[in-house]
Amino acid sequence: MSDIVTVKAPVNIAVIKYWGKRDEDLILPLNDSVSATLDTSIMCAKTSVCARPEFKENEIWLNGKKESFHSPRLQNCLKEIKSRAAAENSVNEDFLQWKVRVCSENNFPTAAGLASSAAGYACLVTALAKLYKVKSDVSSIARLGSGSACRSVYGGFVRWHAGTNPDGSDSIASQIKGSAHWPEMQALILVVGDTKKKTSSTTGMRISTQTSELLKHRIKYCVPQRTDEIIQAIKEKDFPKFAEITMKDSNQFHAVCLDSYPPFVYMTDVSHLIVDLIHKYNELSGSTKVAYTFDAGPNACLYLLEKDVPQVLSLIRHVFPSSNPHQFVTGLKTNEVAL
Ligand code: 2P0
Repeated sequence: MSDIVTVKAPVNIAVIKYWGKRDEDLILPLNDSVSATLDTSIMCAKTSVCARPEFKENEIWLNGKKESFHSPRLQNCLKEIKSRAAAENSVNEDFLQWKVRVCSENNFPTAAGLASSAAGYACLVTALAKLYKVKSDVSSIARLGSGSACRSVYGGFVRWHAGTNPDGSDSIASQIKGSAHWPEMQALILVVGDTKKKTSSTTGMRISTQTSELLKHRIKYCVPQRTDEIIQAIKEKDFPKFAEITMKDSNQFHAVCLDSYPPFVYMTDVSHLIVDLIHKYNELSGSTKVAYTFDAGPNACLYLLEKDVPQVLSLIRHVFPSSNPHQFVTGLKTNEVAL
């Protein structure tokens, strides 16, 4: 019988967006991406796993509801962890044959649709790695669950290298700088809407890859330079540069969605109001103090420095009186909790 292993994993919010795959089965991206990992005080996934000889089937519960274990992504993650364990000789043969039970939950309303698959798969794979005593980097296995999940395996500022190998062996995440490097950096999440998105990320990426000319231009001419520049801005703690690239990349990603055929939109009128508000605030401040970024949904993530949080929070509460922004510190990797 195995112990029950429980871990938490954080959400990450990209500043250089991942959009488009070169291999849908292996979840290999068309471009490098960069993100910050948020702390787990408000938003994280928590997963418990155990393996026992008496279990007849692999089983999984998500947010209290039993789900099918037959998803190819789930199966791939378990298969890869086991083959890594076999290669590392970390557990005995019998243990590898036992079936597993997985219980996973998010501590954030899933309806808000914020990067729950990234935290969820990072958590699952980290828990399984601990169960099977796998010591090597597991970001490429988390990637098999959901592309962006590979970035949640590390704290701080993280780069997912697109890689060039057809088998995906070099499509892994690495840490640019750890959580202690830029402790003043904060994130505010503004939940704009909780309706389920009409176009899933997977479907949207497929349509964009097949039809968007702008996506081709972005991958060839914009992302490589932006990636280098934002990494330098992170290393030098150059907030205005970091913010400008973050906002431009978010805008370009949403422009790619509109350039796709048929087009799809994730941002709403309220999202665009937030964009206008941040640009006006930065202009009146005389320097770029806040960056916005939007993922495949209407909710905003604002990056800003700690000293500017009170003023920005009061501005948001003034413009959106009923709002209750969620505040995070960036860059903390959750410690694994073994029960
Ligand atoms: C990102 N997004 O870099 C980008 C920005 C959404 C917009 O990664 O198909 O859920 O599971 O690999 O990881 C969302 O895509 O998609 C995403 P799959 P995933 O964070």
